[in-house]
Amino acid sequence: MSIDVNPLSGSLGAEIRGLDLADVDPAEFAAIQSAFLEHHVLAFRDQKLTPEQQIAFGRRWGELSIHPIVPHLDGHPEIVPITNSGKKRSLTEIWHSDVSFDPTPPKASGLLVVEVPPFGGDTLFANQHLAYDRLSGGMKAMLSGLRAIHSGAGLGAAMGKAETWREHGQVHPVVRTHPETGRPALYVNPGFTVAFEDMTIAESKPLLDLLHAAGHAPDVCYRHRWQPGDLVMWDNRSVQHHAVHDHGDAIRTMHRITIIGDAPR
Ligand SMILES: O=C(O)CCC(=O)C(=O)O
Repeated sequence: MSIDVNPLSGSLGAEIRGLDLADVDPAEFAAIQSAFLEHHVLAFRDQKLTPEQQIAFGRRWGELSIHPIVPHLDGHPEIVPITNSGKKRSLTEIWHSDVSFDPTPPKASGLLVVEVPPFGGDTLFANQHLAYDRLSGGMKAMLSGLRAIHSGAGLGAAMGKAETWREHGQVHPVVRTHPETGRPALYVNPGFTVAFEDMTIAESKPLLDLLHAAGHAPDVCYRHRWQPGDLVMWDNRSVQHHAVHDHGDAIRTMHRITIIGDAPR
């Protein structure tokens, strides 16, 4: 069974039209999985999914996670509603890989449009395989074996749950190997990575800044402009993302599901 997959940029992202995600057969699902590993971000257009159908589609990818800090949709712990709480209170307007402070961060996440603003509110995605590939041999050698500390303390504090910070921290390799494709990817992000292991925050900052610049270079990015009916799935093992809060007070509501992953290696 072939599905229609059209790349959305030269770096990552592809669009899939003509599928109803509430009714995908096993061959179509296998084709979706293979497009996901190739393009890292998939935008499915024209979906009309209920929360139950979004959860059922998510379960085909693996076990769904319940976010450790952010509140969930009433009656549906698997869904995190992302709403416009104002630019100053936006938690997602920063490059990050979802819940990277967890011992087993999510393999994938999926955002379903509930309501898009009349303009703006795009999401940026960045391909961390390409970012790694473009580093020099010397830098790659230096990063090999290096590990970094990821913390959810900032997110906890922003959610008024600062007391939980001790539970939400983890050390991960700076370069992880994708468990399904074997490709190396940079795995540090400004949202949650605070320092390298056995180094101070001040000592870590210059190299972290350099890696973040490499990780978000314009030519490793794709900018998704949301349309009604979009469901976008991304691979947290190879991609970082960043919401763009340029839509003022306009309503922008998404429903996120998150699929449990494995420990980065
Ligand atoms: O709302 C967005 O565009 C991105 C949401 C996000 O960053 C997240 O769910 O982690």
